[in-house]
Amino acid sequence: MTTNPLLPEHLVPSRPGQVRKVALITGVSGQDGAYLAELLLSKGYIVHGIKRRTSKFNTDRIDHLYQGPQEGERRFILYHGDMTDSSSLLRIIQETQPDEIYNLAAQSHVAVSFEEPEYTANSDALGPLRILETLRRLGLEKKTRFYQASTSEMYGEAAHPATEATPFQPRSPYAIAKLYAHWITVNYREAYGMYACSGILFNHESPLRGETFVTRKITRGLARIALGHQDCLYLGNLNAERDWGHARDYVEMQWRMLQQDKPEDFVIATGIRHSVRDFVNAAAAELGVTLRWDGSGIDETATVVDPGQHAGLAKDQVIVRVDSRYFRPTEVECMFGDAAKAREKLGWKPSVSFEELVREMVRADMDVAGKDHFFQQHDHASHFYNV
Ligand code: NDP
Ligand code: GDR
Repeated sequence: MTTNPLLPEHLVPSRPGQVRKVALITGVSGQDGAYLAELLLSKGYIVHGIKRRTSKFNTDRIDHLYQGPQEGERRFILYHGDMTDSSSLLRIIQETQPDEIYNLAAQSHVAVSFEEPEYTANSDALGPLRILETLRRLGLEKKTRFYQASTSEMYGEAAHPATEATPFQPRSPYAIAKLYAHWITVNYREAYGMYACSGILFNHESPLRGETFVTRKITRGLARIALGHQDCLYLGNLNAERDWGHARDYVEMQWRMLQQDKPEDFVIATGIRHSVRDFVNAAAAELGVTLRWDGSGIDETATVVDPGQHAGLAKDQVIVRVDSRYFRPTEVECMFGDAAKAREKLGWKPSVSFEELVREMVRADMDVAGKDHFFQQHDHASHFYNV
């Protein structure tokens, strides 16, 4: 058995006789999938991941975990599959016989779910059903533990802070699809005695966050504006309030939920809310930039009062404008959670504050923007995505 000196320590081969747990992660190429794969590998798991076929590479978040076939015991293995394709899910589950499945794959963008409601339901609602039913058909219902990525979006307009007992009032096709997945997980647990549970996670972010979610859109946009690659950032509802934590903390809780004696659902949240406008201010402050806000609603803008040291910024430059394209047909104005149950039973405590999260994301995006020669000339990306 050879040990590649370049291999990360957590991928080093096992000791003789060591029994490794086997995990299967759907959505392994996403933000949470990448952090969770790292976590499980560091705990000694063999990790199988499902990724979709795309016309370009889509594994940049997990490329550092890749192992070639010559590198001794392979502990991180990828498969092509899709949540809308039962045959691929059956093949992969049968082949890997996992101890734990983390179902993270989803069309996860709320605004996009209004444009693609049927596809969102297929992947986010029926996808988890396909996995649960496959486990039963293969006789794995007593062996394999199942984690479902539920979401605070299911609460929608309900009263906040939300707990596990708060009734759901979803406000988007995404939230409604996830609500089906949530209840079908409860149903398979109760009907067939499966170890199946859901984490009801509030928003969690990181430098690996997709570029079209608002936090990353802000840190990426402001970094590019500060370096002179972009003039202005266009946003939607600045008053929306969210409970933002760090993704690394949240995937740790996903793992802990599958290590309990009995399966239960848990809310994971920091309990602290900030508006989108607060997030912009915090990101600007991290860059040493002071902003002034004028107008309200569709007319609101942020103007530079003090540009700090940045070559791309001038005093009195308008760098944030509201664009109604980014408003949602039905919005959730405010959501934050009460994670008391997770605190008591899972020992949950967020380790990263809002300010630390913003700092890490801004610094990472300043790094990326500094290296990103192509997009210095072409910034069609954010306009194409329209979210
Ligand atoms: P991402 O959007 O970053 O990742 C989603 C993953 O799912 C990607 O790997 C994506 O592949 C994959 N995927 C999408 N559609 C399919 C499909 N039809 N078949 C197979 N794979 C698919 O999401 P996050 O990592 O942020 O979130 C993980 C999960 O947690 C999601 O289910 C999300 O809805 C849920 N969630 C997230 C929260 C958050 O704040 N991040 C909060 C609460 C719940 P590709 O890379 O090709 O796009
Ligand atoms: P959310 O995250 O919808 O909460 O879903 P997102 O970052 O997309 O929006 C948060 C809030 O910001 C407002 N907003 C904008 N949003 C985007 N994307 N783009 C903008 O320009 C913009 N301007 C203002 C939104 O209206 C919203 O109120 C995320 C996803 O990760 C889901 O998968 C997950 O389930 C929930 O968090 C919890």
